[in-house]
Amino acid sequence: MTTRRTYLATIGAVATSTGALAGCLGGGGGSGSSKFDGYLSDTSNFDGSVTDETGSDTVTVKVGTQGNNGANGFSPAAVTVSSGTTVRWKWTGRGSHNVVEENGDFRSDMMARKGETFEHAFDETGTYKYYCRPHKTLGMKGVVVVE
Ligand SMILES: [Cu+2]
Repeated sequence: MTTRRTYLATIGAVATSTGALAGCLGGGGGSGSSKFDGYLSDTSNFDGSVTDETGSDTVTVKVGTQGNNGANGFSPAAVTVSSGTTVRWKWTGRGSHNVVEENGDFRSDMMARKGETFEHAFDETGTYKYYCRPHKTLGMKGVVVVE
């Protein structure tokens, strides 16, 4: 009886050395900078997370939220939607901004007043990158992923 108990106590020591490697897998940027070919790597309000709004008919993205050296953020900066979804950009009233898709798929006017909106219906799947013309160099950019 006593020999079995001794055996169980000794195997515990073997398991300790494998845990150290796990910490290296996260990558250097630490904030999702490699996502979307690095398109949002200088977007300060993008933390690497892509908001899942699949299944919603209409999704709102705020324009002029805190970030990028002022009220120069799109929130959420990155969002996943289902095909057929209408995305409605809604201005916060802080700063003058617009919404410009990189490939010219859509482009809003410059707007500043709180509550103003711009809408685009996404019928085709793909990854749509867009920016605010005056604040692009500060990092005011966003991505809509359409599944
Ligand atoms: Cu802007």
